Amino acid sequence: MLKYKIVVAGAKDVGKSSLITRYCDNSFSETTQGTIGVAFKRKEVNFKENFKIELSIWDFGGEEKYRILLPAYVKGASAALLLYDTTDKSTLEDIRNWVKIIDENSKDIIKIIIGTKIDLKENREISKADALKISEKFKCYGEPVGTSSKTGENVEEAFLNVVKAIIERDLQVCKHCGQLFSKKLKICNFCGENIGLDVVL
Ligand SMILES: Nc1nc2c(ncn2[C@@H]2O[C@H](COP(=O)(O)OP(=O)(O)O)[C@@H](O)[C@H]2O)c(=O)[nH]1
Ligand SMILES: [Mg+2]
Repeated sequence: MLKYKIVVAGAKDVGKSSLITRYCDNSFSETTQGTIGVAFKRKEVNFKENFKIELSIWDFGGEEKYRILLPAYVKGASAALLLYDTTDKSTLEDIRNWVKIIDENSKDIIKIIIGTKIDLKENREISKADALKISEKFKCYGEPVGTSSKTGENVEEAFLNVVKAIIERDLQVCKHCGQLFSKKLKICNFCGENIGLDVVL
């Protein structure tokens, strides 16, 4: 099975741990404990029939004293999820700092912006248009998706976007047997044929 590392970044309390917990364990808590250092969870994703990939999703504590861990945290990651809290304007501005850290430590990482806490509609401070502007400015993949880890709204969709971005970038489809295989390989590792086509999702 192909395995990919995903890192989750964003200001303290934007909802990083909650998003990962909703996606991996399908649960939510109003009272979370601050993440200490770095933690990660795994999730198997089924994509089309009989195609599976494994994501290891890394959660960063975000406190200043853990900054020394950042290069190791970002190293080897295929994608970075940049989270902002839709009820707190300052968290969208903070994304620029995370982009800097990520770009300094990784050359060709896929960056995706995700909004959190969309269930708190009455407290909303950031419009879709504002988030889209930041996403384009920092050359992030696709359009930012708004999520709620409390209700689960759009959580699967947000991660599906991540999976699609990775597949489009790293995999090709075999013209002979239809399986997806790495763009780094010259022949398909399922049937041994050598015609790979770009994946259209
Ligand atoms: N209403 C609501 N609260 C959320 C949501 N996501 C996270 N929270 C709350 O926001 C606080 C911080 O969440 P946490 O995941 O610990 O943030 P982190 O510091 O980025 O890991 C906790 O009290 C969560 O219960 C959400 O989608 N909706
Ligand atoms: Mg946390």
